[in-house]
Amino acid sequence: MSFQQTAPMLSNQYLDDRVLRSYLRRVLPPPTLAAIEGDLTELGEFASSAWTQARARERCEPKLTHWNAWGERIDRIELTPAWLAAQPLAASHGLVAAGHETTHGASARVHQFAMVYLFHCASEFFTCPLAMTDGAATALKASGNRRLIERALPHWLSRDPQQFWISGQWMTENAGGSDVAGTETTAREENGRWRLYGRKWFTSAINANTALALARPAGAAPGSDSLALFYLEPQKPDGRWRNIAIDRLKDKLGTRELPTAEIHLDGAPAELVGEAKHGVRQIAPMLNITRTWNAIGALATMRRGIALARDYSNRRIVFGRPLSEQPLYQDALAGMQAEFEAAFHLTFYVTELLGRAQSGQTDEAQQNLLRLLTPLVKLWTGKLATAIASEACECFGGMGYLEDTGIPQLLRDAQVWSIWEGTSNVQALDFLRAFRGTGGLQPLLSAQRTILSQVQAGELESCARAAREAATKITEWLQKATTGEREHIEAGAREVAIGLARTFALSLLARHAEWALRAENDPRPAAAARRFAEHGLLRLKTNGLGDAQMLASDSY
Ligand code: MFK
Repeated sequence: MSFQQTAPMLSNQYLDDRVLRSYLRRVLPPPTLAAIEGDLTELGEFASSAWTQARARERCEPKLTHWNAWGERIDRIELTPAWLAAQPLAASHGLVAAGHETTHGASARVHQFAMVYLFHCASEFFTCPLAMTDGAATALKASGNRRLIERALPHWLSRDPQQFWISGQWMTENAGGSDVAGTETTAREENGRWRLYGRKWFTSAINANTALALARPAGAAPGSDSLALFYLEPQKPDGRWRNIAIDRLKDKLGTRELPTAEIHLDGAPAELVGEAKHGVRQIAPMLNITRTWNAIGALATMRRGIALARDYSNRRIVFGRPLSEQPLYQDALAGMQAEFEAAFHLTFYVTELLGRAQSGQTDEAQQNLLRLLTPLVKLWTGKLATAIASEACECFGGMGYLEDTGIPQLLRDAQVWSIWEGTSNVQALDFLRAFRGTGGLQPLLSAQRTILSQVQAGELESCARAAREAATKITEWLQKATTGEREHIEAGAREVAIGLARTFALSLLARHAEWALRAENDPRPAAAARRFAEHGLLRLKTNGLGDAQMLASDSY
């Protein structure tokens, strides 16, 4: 008999998701949950069938054709079938619109991001342009530019597939990625119209109908403050580019279905979004939205890896019994699950805050809390997704290393979460920017106190204690570091940020666990909280900078 293994399968990814469903039951008013469950069930079904279909066909990638047969430069991009299907699907489910609609009040963002979480893996990173569209809508609303709001928002927030537009975000250049002060693209006002000249080095979803771009008005001073924010519609209605050349599509480790391009702007017409300066400040609302999408996408990656590994564990027999009955395999899955559950509660808490903030239901402390938590959640979930995706590959043994199982793609795709939208170090520095600008840790510490005051069960006592102790240690570390040199606090910022994210996540997980024990008689979230606490919350540096400088410059 030939040797054969059974491939992992996914059932409906909403109905099968204990963590999401329990969370939604706690935070949503019952009529809201009843109103959105149909959408969630459909997207859960789409997620499982897309996994099966993707295994049955060759993987597709977008294709760029520079010239037509007659020698005309066309720069035509052919999208993958999944991308062609995703745009109407995203529109009709309102994956961008739902976050801006008032139907479900302050729950709008929880509703939207629950859908995005279910949609992400099946979308083949179509969530990237959706994130940028959501971010662009948020930035444009904040700008108050009536003309552009009336022009773009009805498309970006449309549920009609014929009307729905997606947007790009053109920031990164050869000389300026994390440090946008290096931006070399120039904006010139010619005959009463702005035109952009320069090269953008990474433009995700180059097929987008619109883009927001940073450029330096001609003659403006160097540095980032003099950059201005522009709105573009890169293609004419017939598909020809408006003074833009697509040099090539990037050859990337993952996200290969996403058309990421290098482009040249040779007088591309653009409109100023606000003043002809302070462009970074104007695009910042967009960054905070896309970073939240990033955390949701990272979470979806973790959940997918765990769901596949768990399903496989019931199919694969080794040493005479299924993997699911092997203590060490159980332990590996439990570790992944605990980390995922903590990350889940932190990420969705940020979406709750966002929904409350945009519907005017937050005070200043809560707005500051949202500002602090956004880089923290982006940073930590980005790193965790790669770790869990790597562990998930290992759960399949050699099969997890074979391309045509679809498993390695999870790991290659996961690597993007900690890079784009600002690397982990950029997030750590952004956390410091927020920490210095929003009254330190107070908003976070007082929110944590309120959350932990709701944790009473004996089973969770050790978790609440661990979270309180970690918060005290971080506060002490920061107090000490802020009295020292600026570089010391920077060198330790990543560990502080991850420690804070983990500490706050444990508090949220413990609160949910308390509720689940009482309301659902479910001991699993409490088990997840205890396991997560056992993994440890902090790795604060004590001999920071000196040792780091020695080791970083090490050479023979
Ligand atoms: C599911 C898929 C999701 C994701 C899809 C995304 C696909 C897109 C692919 C990309 O990767 S696009 C490129 C992403 N690039 C970045 O994220 C840039 C990374 N670098 C940073 O984030 C830097 O921190 C930053 C460029 C913002 C630093 O700029 P500056 O000008 O050196 O910073 P500065 O001077 O500290 O801040 C300028 C202003 O912006 C200040 O306000 P004021 O002018 O009022 O003082 C800051 O407070 C404000 N600001 C900066 N970051 C902010 C912010 N405000 C709110 N939130 C923030 N995060």
